[in-house]
Amino acid sequence: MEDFQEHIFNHRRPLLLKNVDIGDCKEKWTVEYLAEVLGPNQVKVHVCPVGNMSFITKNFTYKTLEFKDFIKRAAAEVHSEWFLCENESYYLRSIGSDKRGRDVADINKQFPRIAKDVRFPQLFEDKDFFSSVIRIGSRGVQIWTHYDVMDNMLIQVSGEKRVALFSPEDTHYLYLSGDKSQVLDIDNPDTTAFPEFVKATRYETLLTPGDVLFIPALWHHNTVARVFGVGLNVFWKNLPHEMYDKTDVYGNKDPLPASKALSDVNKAIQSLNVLPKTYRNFYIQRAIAALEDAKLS
Ligand SMILES: O=C(O)CCC(=O)C(=O)O
Repeated sequence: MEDFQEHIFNHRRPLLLKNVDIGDCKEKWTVEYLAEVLGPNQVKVHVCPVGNMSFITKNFTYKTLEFKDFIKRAAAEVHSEWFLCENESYYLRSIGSDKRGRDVADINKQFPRIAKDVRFPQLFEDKDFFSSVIRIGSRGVQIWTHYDVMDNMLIQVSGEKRVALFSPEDTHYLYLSGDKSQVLDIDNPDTTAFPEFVKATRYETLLTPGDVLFIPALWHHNTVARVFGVGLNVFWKNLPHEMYDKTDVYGNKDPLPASKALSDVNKAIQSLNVLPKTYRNFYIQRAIAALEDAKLS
């Protein structure tokens, strides 16, 4: 933890840890084992006709399945039973137990029978723990580029996953809509709609079983499952706890001071909108200069 704090955490850079002792899950968590142990648990999963899932175009639907049916379908390429098409993709991002969605995912609470199979590196203090999220996806599932507001360790248990990362410093090249990038195809970006995207520096790695990737808060990430796989991620609070939105269950609501600032910017835009164009543009430039001056080097 000391090395991590000094060399990584304080610099806000990602870190890939290889061949970590992540516990028995690496050997134990086969499709058959998980289907047997978690069989009748109901899970709400994303189902999509293609692998590239988009929260912006909402090209997927949510379905509730028994865990054993979900995992068998997710591991198969072609399905005998399906919702949208016979080669649809499946993705589980585990959630809390509360039906109204008011609590966070915690493997100890939703999946106690398998929780003890996982060990992860102690990169943070227990008091800062936020959530532990199971992630299981079909081959080819791609999760849209987004940022989270908490520090994150993404643990690969089985399968292989490509992860692309973009620094918070390149945020203006990513065409965000809220916490998500509008650039859906990062490999063949629409350069007419998103001409600046090519200026974003992309960092990439391939996670294999036993790898743990530290994704610092605000680092944009996009994942593609090369094959069917099981993973888990742990979010923890790296800011003073009172800065986080208490209603956040996904770790992606902007910290309270930041969301107030963004709402103040919107109010500023509305105030400027009543002015004639030349005035509006002049004061926008002054506001931008003030914000630029406020940036810390
Ligand atoms: O690994 C995945 O499927 C997505 C991971 C992710 O988005 C996250 O850890 O925030």
